[in-house]
Parts: sequence; C-alpha cells; structure tokens
Amino acid sequence: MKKKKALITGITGQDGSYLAEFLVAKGYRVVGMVRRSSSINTHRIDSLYEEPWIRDRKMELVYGDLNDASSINRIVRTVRPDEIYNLAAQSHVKVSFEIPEYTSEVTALGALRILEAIVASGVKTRFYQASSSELYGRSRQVPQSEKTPFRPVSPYAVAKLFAYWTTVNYRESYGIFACNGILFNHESPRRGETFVTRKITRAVARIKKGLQDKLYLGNLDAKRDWGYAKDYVEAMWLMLQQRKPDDYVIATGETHSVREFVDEAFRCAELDPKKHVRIDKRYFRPIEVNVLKGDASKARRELGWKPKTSFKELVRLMVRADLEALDREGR
Ligand code: NDP
Ligand code: GDR
Repeated sequence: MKKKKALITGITGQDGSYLAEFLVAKGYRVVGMVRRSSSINTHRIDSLYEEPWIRDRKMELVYGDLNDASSINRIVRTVRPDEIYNLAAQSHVKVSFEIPEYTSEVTALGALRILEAIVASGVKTRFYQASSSELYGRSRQVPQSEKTPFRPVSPYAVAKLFAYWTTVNYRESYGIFACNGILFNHESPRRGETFVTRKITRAVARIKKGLQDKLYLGNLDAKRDWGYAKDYVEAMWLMLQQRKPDDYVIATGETHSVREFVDEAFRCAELDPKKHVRIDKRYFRPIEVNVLKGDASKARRELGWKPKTSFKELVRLMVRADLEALDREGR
C-alpha cells in the first residue's frame, strides 16, 4: 500500500512534535512546515530529524509561514498531502493582547490561507484545524461540549473563532473533509516554558536544585481542564480517519485551579509553595477565562477516544522530566 503523506504546520511546537512521532510510527511520511528563525528551533523534533535513516525515509522539513500565502500554496501543490494538520499559531493568550494584529494574521487568516490553497490546487486532502477551549471563554455553561455557545474573550480566542467557522464553512461550501478538534489545555514536558504548567514544574525543579528561590505567577484561581498532550494527538488523527468530517471536544472532564497545580507540583518535590510562590500583577490578563471543563463524550462515543493520564500523573511526569533535564545538564 502507498505510504500516506501528512503535512504538519507548527511541527516545532509541543503538539507538532508529538503528532510527528505518532504519524511516523504509523508509517506516514511526514512533511513539517517550519518558519525561518535566526536560531535553531527544532529541538522538540531533533530525535526524529537527526537520525538520517529516519529523516530520509520518514520526515522532511520545508520552509513556509502561515503569513505567506505563496509559500502555503507552493507546499500544498508540491507535497500533495493526504492529510493536513494545521497546528501553527501564535498560541499564547496573554501575548495576544500585546500583538493582536499579528495573532489574527497567523491564527485566523493562516487557516483560511491553507483552506484556500486546498481549493485552488484541487488536491484531495483531509484538513485538521487546531481549535481551542478558549472559544468558550466566558461561557456560563459548565461542562462545555460541541453544543455550548462560544464566548471568546481574547484576541487569540477571537482569531481561533474565525478559523473554526472558516473550517466549517469550507467543509459545507466545497465539501472539503475538514474537522475542528476543540482541544482543552494539554501539557507535557515539551510545553512552552511560558505557559503556566511548565512555568511551575520548571521552577519547582530549579528551586529543588537551588538554582532559583521564587516563582512569580498571576491568577491562581483560574480553573482548567488539563490533559496530557501525547494522549491528545491521537484524537487529531482519529478525527481524520472517520467516514464523515465533524467537530469534536477533546478533554478529561476534570477541572483544577492553577493553585491546585502549584500545590501538587511542589508536593512532588517535597517543597512548600508558601515559601516560594509570589503573585505578580504582570501576569494577570485584561480579562480572564475563569473555568474550563470539557465534555468529551462525543469523542468517546464516535472516535473511541479517552484520556489515559490523570491530573496527578501529568503533574508528576512534568516535574520529573524537569528534574531529569537539570541532572543531564549536570546542575
Ligand atoms: P506551540 O505554541 O507549542 O506551537 C506553535 C507552533 O506554531 C510552533 O511550531 C511555531 O513555530 C508555529 N508558528 C507560529 N507562528 C507561525 C507562523 N507564522 N507560520 C508558521 N508557523 C508558525 O503550540 P501547541 O503545540 O501547544 O499547540 C498547537 C496548536 O493547538 C496551536 O494552534 C494552539 O493554538 C492550539 N491549541 C493548543 C492547546 C494546548 O493546550 N496546547 C489547546 C487548544 C488548542 P516556532 O517554533 O517557529 O515558534
Ligand atoms: P491558557 O494557558 O491561557 O489556558 O491557554 P496558560 O498556561 O497560559 O494559562 C492558564 C491559566 O493560568 C493562569 N496563570 C498564568 N498563566 C501564565 N501563562 N503565566 C503565569 O504566570 C500565570 N499565572 C496564572 C492564566 O491567567 C490562565 O488562567 C493555553 C494555550 O495553549 C492556548 O493556545 C490554548 O488554546 C488553551 O490553552 C486551551
């Protein structure tokens, strides 16, 4: 059978790296779109990319940018992928208040540019859009499912709303097999260091090793439905293997406050958070999303997907990974 080919945007990010590993293990040939950077930013996929025998047979990186329609058109036309996973975004909610226009360009119009490239090229491909629980924002309904009305409250979330509806619109207008995965927060040792979970586990490891004393955070009362990224990339793939395209919530169904995450992470390292955690107003947002809790029963029923990693296991594995990383550095 012919090898399937997948194009991943955002392959250098947390999810892109796990998805690339997942698809390579399934026998796919993976093409990752990377943007030009003055410093090397492929550390999350080094294990796949450095091995020449894997690289040559299974993975390739091409330059492109979601803000550059010509690069997207060229890549779609020449790669002719069977599946496209659009994971690239300016994905930081707080930062989106500081660079709202850029965030909209990448996170909203980027998805449109890919869908337009699919239509213009006539390439038969399936399309996954990385939608987000941030779409629910200040929704009054808890838990949130595919039927819950959206109420986005940041430039990031509004941009994701545009991309969500554009995906639905191109599915309905042009018959493209296009799906939205409405993923709730998912974390891992590969999570960017400025997202709250990784900021906490990294600080815990550094405090444990005597490299840092204080951890400055913002709102500790916000609640999130936190899952493990490695479990979640399987759901992306499952969506594109169905008979019909549709939109799915992916979540654990549990919600925990930032404060609970802090307590659990410090407990894992036998440290007292009261001695080390301080509140800094700089990390508060102009408006906060207070509670997110997902209802993934549709995904469970139709995709056969469910989360495998509990909240406590997730915190523990992230703290352990950050401690081990310092050990490897000889710190
Ligand atoms: P990351 O921030 O870790 O990765 C984002 C990726 O997008 C990086 O590879 C980045 O490249 C790339 N990128 C940013 N701007 C551009 C651009 N202009 N052109 C091309 N590539 C670009 O995100 P995650 O892996 O955590 O998330 C993946 C996707 O899922 C994102 O769209 C995010 O918004 C969404 N999402 C994430 C959730 C989560 O909890 N993690 C939950 C719900 C949705 P570079 O390395 O060069 O910066
Ligand atoms: P979020 O993730 O905004 O949910 O978006 P983040 O980890 O940034 O914030 C989660 C909650 O923690 C509070 N918080 C802090 N956040 C950060 N980053 N830094 C701090 O110091 C801090 N202190 C408290 C925040 O106020 C917030 O309530 C993530 C991203 O991955 C999005 O791309 C994705 O769409 C959503 O998850 C689902």
